[in-house]
Amino acid sequence: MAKQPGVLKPSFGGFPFAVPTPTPLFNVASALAKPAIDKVADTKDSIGIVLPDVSSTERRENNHLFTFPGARPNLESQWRHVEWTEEQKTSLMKTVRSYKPSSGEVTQAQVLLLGPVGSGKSSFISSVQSVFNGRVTNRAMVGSSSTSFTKKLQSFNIHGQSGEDPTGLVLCDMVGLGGGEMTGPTLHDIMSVIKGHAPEGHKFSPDQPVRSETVGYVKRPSLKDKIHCVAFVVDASKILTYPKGLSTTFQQLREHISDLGVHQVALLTHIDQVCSQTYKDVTQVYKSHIIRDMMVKAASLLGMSTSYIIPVRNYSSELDLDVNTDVLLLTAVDHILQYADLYFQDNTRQNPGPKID
Ligand SMILES: Nc1nc2c(ncn2[C@@H]2O[C@H](COP(=O)(O)OP(=O)(O)OP(=O)(O)O)[C@@H](O)[C@H]2O)c(=O)[nH]1
Ligand SMILES: [Mg+2]
Repeated sequence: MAKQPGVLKPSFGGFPFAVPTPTPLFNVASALAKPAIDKVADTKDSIGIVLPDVSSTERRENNHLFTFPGARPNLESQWRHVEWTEEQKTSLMKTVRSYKPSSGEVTQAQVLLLGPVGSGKSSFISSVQSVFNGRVTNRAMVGSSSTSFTKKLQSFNIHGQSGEDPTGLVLCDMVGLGGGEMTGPTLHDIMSVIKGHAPEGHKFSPDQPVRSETVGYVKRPSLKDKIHCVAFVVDASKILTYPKGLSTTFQQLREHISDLGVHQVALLTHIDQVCSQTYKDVTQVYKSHIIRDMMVKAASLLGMSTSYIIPVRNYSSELDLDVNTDVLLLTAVDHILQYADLYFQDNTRQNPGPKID
């Protein structure tokens, strides 16, 4: 990045804090493009992060290498209780469909998905929408590239089959963290989205931060414009290779987001790529030592307790829904809605909560 007066250099230790600063998050695009461990030669990218030297085709074909050897046999019982039944799926769908925010001012909870490039943010939206549609659909466009495939802010009403009312949940997609100097979001832009200033469809660019001159800028956001919960999304197959700076970035984000009174949860995706038993049978998720270890590592990366983290398997290559995958996805949605609702409970008129400008 060309050095400009007053502009801080990209920092691998998190965001430089003279916001608004057109400085994207760390440039780890290529480091993010590969599952955790592989037996290939290493080369260095421009910022010194060690990258495996493999073609993108090879990367795609290596999707299920299960590079975590010496797996211990699974636990006999689940360490979190989940009922893997059609009834449970129906019951969770009913809970989500009937969800109404505990605030008369809004009818839907807006949840922002935030995480590194390729972590599965758009896939989660598509997967949740697929559960409610009754078939696998690619609603939020899913991609695979080293820079973020998603470029703009886009909100998705989660709704049932045509004719049904939308649920009380809106999932908001945006550009991934670490997409490189020209595409990664700045802290300022992320906070503008959460505060409700950024217009729907805003295309993120470090040289064009969200500001009052931005077309569609929301000057005085009301409760309905704001984000009510943030769901961080991290890829289990990359937990061991995410750059160190990502942890600092999450910490800084969490501090700023918490200051606004917005609760945060996390989704651990790609679990099918780290545990062969979970790949074969998703009901093994809470019996797998590997997934439990990955959740502990994700908790440490994010600086949050594992109780906020839900593992999910997104639909990626499947054409048909699977009831167990649906139960896990719906458990995540239920978890998200509980934390989104805390925001409304904290911010009712009687209890205005922290002032958000
Ligand atoms: N096996 C598997 N693949 C997944 C999972 N989630 C996402 N993927 C794949 O990972 C790739 C990236 O997924 P996206 O949903 O586009 O990720 P994203 O976070 O939206 O990425 P950007 O928009 O580029 O920031 C796609 O090829 C998905 O099919 C998962 O749980 N398991
Ligand atoms: Mg995306």
